[in-house]
Amino acid sequence: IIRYLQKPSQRISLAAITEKGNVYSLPYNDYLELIEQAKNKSIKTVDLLNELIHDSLPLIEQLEELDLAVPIESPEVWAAGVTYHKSKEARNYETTNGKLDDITFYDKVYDAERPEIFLKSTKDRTMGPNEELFLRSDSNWQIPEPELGLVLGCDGEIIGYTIGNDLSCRDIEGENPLYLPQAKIWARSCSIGPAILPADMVLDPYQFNIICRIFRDEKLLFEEFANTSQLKRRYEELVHYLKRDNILFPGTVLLTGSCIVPPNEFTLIDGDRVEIEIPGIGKLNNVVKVQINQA
Ligand code: DO4
Ligand code: MG
Repeated sequence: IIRYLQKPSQRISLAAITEKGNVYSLPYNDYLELIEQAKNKSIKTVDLLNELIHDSLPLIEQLEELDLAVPIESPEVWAAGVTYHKSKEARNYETTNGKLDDITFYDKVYDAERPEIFLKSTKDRTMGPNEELFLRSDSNWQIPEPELGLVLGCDGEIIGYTIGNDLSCRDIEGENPLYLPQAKIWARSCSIGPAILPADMVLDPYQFNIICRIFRDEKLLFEEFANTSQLKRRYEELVHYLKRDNILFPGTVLLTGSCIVPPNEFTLIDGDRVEIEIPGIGKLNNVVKVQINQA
């Protein structure tokens, strides 16, 4: 399910993409309305979608020709951290400058019952597919964090899956873990999309492949693969801690942690293009820019 800008009306419209790549406009304002409708009719999302597109014609445009918007205007994006062994190793490296002899907070949280969960972004800081992300001016070590995103209903039920980029500053977090909010949250430091895959269409959410590619001057500079089977925790466990004593706004996205880390000597620079692919959900594409008008 995507959102795109209709022309010439300039209205944002919800649409379904079929496996054949056809795009069908949907009569709902947003993803939450679609899920609500399926729930009211006590049918699966896929059956509602089949009903809706049965007698209608697809758009003439292909997906690539559409001007995509963020697939859901998520009021808050939260993120879990150190949920993959790869992430634990990377955090240990940045906090100890490679001297990996002591037990760190990251080792402890990887094994603890309580996971690391932090507020990553809010609606106005969260970008959609093909929108620019911003690099921080006071960091020299920035990387994309390709993550599976859980789209949640207000009771914490998983209603869909999307892709997220938890753009991060390794030097700021490595200097002191108390700097985490600054290493994680600034204008345009998060993107989600391009689509949401309805939860009831997914057989096994621990079998998503995640691929991250970074292009510089349109040349492939980095490519790595991972799979959500490598996740240390269960999604329900992460949602349980996010929900505890908290308010959950419908459409909250919870990023489930990064399993791909570029080499330690790598940092993003102005103009790099990050592509995160999860087959079945799509490719989230964003160019990173150094902000003009920095204070
Ligand atoms: O404490 C660090 C955050 C880790 C993180 O964002 C991740 O593992 O994805
Ligand atoms: Mg992360």
